[in-house]
Amino acid sequence: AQKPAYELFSKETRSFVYGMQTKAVQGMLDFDYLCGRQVPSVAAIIYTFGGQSITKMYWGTKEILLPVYRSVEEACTKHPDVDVVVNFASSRSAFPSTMELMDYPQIRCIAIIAEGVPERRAREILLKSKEKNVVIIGPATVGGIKPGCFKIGNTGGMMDNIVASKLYRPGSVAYVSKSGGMSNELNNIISHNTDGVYEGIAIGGDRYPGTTFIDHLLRFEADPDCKLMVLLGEVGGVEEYRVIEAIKNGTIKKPIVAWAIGTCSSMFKTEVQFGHAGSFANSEMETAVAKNNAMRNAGIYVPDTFENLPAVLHSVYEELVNKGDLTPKPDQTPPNIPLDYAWAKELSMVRKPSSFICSISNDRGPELTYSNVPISKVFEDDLGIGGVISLLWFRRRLPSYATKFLEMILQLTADHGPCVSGAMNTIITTRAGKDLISSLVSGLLTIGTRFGGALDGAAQEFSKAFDSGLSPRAFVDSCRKANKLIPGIGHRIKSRNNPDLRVELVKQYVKKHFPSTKLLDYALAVENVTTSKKDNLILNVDGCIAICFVDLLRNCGEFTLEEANEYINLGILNGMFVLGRSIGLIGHHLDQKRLRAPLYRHPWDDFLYLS
Ligand code: Q5B
Repeated sequence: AQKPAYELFSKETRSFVYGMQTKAVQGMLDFDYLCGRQVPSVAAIIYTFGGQSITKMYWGTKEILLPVYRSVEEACTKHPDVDVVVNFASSRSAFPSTMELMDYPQIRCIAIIAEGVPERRAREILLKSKEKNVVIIGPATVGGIKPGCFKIGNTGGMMDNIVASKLYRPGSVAYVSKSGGMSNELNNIISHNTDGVYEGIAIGGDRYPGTTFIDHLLRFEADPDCKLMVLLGEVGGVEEYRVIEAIKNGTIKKPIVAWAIGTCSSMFKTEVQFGHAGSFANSEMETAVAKNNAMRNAGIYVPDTFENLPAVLHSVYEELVNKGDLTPKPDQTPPNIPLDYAWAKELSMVRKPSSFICSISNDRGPELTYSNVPISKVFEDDLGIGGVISLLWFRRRLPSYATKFLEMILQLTADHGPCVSGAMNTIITTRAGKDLISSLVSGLLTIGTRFGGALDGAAQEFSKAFDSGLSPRAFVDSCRKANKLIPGIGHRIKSRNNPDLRVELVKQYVKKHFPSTKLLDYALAVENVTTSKKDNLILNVDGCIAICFVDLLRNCGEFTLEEANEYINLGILNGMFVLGRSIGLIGHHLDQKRLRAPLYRHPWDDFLYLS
């Protein structure tokens, strides 16, 4: 059915929101739900930049999907029932987008939210809107609201404000104002002094709004459900005089309560430009005082100050009710709109047990912290990678000889040539054409009890033996009896005659800097026993690092014995080897890539085939 010309919005109105303004869209959908609308007022979002085709929204407590279109044409083709657009395009693109939207005959009303649309462009929009018979609200507006039916974007503010002003159901009073902020004040005043808002429009504060006071007041005049009108004008422009003219020639008959804001401008010695682009009096008649007098003389109800507007409104309303010209609209209890979790949390209204705990870093504040040390301090104090490990792995700052030891481990374990198992795997994986991460991980996965991953076991076994008072020989014998290899002992190529220089460097550093090396001394005594059996059963690099680490944790004064044991049991020592060796494995991957090494196939003659 053809909609009456005075009706911009109804309970069935469907709209597009132009721009990815999901918060505003959610506000519109929450308003719909509050009003008891059956169908959401937003049919789709038009977002010409994104690749997204849908977005998730709430409808009450349920989640719904809203289509997102990249062109006006697609949106209009898919939703021929839409006749309103809430245009959130920026001041730069508000003009072309509005001009394009007006080419689609189904669009009857466009609200332009952007501020700063050039006046020349605004006038072009105005011209085309008259030709195409499109109602433009704005630019530079929050929009408008029709309680029980439709809300433009962010009009009405937060949901608690909308409920407090009873905007979920229609009253009998329609208003038009320039200012969006003041329209919120009007919602409040009207809801407290009458049966509520029937419709409210903020035309925007620019000099060339798409529609003006008279356009909307004429609609309200024609609408039988509107019984009383409120006009909130302001200093600047002559639009109020057009309303006076309409009253004088009998076009407007319904009562109007009005006020022009800016009466204080006469108190200033110079001319005053108020917040809106159009709020500047170019002549005496454009002043708020002159407009208020003129409106009063024309029979409009104009209070003596803005503060008295509620009282005047109330008495005009009461008069209409008493005369039987206005039957107060019934109140109703709106459904509950669930608060968004993030907002409820900000208001300290909800609490939720967290699923995860993090005790090492925090990225929420202005500066990233590692164990409460700001990242800038990490550099200021030159903590180095050893200091960072001490903060993130041990959650404390360790003395500098300790952080240097951590760095020494990383340097010593970074690589041991291409032939060790981990490097071989990385190289073969790289040559199979895999990426850096796959090649690195393939090498890392080789680390285990035999290769590179003997540190944790060595620390545990040697500490246990030492703490229980076993002599080095008794320890070796007990392992042999249990048929267990001692972790940290033995090497494929290194031996007493071909010592591992890495081990020598660790021993030298530790002997020089550590407060105590009791466990290292014990391990060296064990090595004496094992090497007496076989030359290669030396304290290897894994074993030496691990044992010295236990000496450090137990004696540096930063850990209790319990904490020291806990860190060893957590697997921190193998972590050191993994971290260090990652450097070398990445190096091997890059090396093979650089050399353009082809796919590797192992030669047949290197396998003994048993079948
Ligand atoms: N026997 C490392 O074995 C190796 C014994 C032992 C008591 C032991 C072996 C071992 C423990 C794990 C360990 C870390 C597999 C090594 C590293 C990083 C690396 C690597 C690189 C890098 C070597 C010969 C005879 C047998 C055995 C006895 C051997 N180990 N007895 N405790 N631990 N160690 N891994 O040479 O009587 O003849 O039967 O598992 O600490 O991975 O550079 O390559 O930086 O990348 O194959 O340095 O020691 O000796 O197994 O033939 O044994 O010695 O029971 O006795 P081998 P096997 P018997 S560092």
